Amino acid sequence: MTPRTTDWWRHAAIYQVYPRSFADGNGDGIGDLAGVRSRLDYLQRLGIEALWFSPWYLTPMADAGYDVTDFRQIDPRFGTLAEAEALIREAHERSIRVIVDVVPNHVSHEHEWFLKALASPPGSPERELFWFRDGRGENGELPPNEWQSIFGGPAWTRVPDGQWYLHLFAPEQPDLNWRLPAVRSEYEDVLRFWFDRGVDGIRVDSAAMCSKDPALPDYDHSVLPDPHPYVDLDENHDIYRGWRAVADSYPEPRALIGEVWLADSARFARYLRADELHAAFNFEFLGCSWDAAALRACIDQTLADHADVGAPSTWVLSNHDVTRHVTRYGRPDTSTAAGIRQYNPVVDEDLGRRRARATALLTMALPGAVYIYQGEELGLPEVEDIPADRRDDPIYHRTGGTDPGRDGCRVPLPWSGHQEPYGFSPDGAAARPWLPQPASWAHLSVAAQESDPASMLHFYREALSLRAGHPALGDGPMQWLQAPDGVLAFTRGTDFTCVMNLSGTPVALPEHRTVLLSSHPLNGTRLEAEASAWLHTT
Ligand code: TEU
Ligand code: CA
Repeated sequence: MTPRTTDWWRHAAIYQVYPRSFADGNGDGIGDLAGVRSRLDYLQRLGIEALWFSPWYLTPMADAGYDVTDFRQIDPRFGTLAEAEALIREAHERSIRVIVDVVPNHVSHEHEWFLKALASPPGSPERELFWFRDGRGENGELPPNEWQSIFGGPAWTRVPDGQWYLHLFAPEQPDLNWRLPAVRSEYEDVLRFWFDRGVDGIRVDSAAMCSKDPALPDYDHSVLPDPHPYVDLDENHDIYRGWRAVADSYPEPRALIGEVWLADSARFARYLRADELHAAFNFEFLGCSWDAAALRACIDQTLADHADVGAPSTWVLSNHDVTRHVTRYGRPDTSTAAGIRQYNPVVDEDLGRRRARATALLTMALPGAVYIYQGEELGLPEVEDIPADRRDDPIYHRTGGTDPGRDGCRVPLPWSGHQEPYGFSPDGAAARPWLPQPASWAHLSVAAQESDPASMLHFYREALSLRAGHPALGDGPMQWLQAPDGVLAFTRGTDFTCVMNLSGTPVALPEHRTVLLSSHPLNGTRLEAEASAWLHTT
């Protein structure tokens, strides 16, 4: 591994583990920490440098663990705190850092704070921790305002004594009142709890949504309000300045990585100032069309905004909330208008996988850190045909199925074998995987791809190994090269060039000594369409 700066978050290849679907160690059909621990060698061999775990805390699983009952307990489905501490230790023994997911916007409706709030009268300090309000209408029978949940339906739920409480997500996720010092100090203590256990970073869920306008004003939903009453309020920055002070109080660098869904890139960059978050996910890039000009504009905007605040850029193609990009890139319409989550009646998976290989080389060559969602290294597609009664995502159920939700990108990984559970669970497991795996996945399993040198798995391993070993990759400058329409070409350092061909026809490669790696076999010295290549140039 090339010795690099201790600011690991500036250049690392970071792998997202969605614990529920990574590997099941005890045969109950649900992924768990034992399953992850038994596959740390696989992750080390893949060549990733850090693991981000989606929430593993005590939860009733109303929103797949993003509804947290206790941040200091591991959910029994996943294991124990001792197992989490062992996992952190075992990852560190492999020079793999660990990032845990903290959810500040809300807690579970089973969190002790909310249970006490329900048991306390209107106006009590217990209720002040949340957003309880009297309803409108003659008898308070209407919600306090017209805000809608991101998951569909109203953002308010009424409790027996007639008050309503706010939940920007599911009713099982009451929003916290971040105006209260008690909320701020509790979360800063949660950070210390995990930093004290050796965790290297925190992924901050829904980071731009914690603060609300206390007037809870209605707004015209047909236009994006400015200012917005609950997205990207200035008060959010004070929260993260407090978190940054906690992170910086540790001798070893601890990173804060924000989930900041903001289209306004300048306001997005404000979260990355030197006294706030260290990095944030680049969702503009994730949702970008399969188009050279669009990708170049997005890359330039990203680099400019991040340079302004001295933060590292990040590059990500998939996660547990969006349609897997093998499917997105295989749609007839790859425009941003096509959205990052929708039903996909027509998908050319071979085209999608070919484009995913080409884009993997782009993301791993660009300046900054790269995020890999579990199963991306296997070229997994979105699973479309999950029966309604097996779907778990509140988005699907609260939208009556108009939004497919996120189960399709959360199907348990295939490790081996020719049928479900594909080695996800131990042989003879008592239960089937919590989501059904397609009968067509046998060729996508880890075992199947281990024996195929042309597989996505081998390709990711080789790309990550080259990336880790090349001093010019990761953090640092890049230089665009002149290239034909539809082609992106840039250099890193003095001897590395990345070329990506979205032009639809083969193109000649620029001067080079050797081809380090290509996402698709070259046509002589020409780079095929829908392909990328890394070149050693001097
Ligand atoms: O997601 C925040 C969020 O806003 C996303 O739901 C996003 O708006 C949407 O999926 C984009 O299409 C975070 C977590 O990543 C998500 O899994 C949780 O459900 C959500 O917060 C609530 O905690
Ligand atoms: Ca299990």
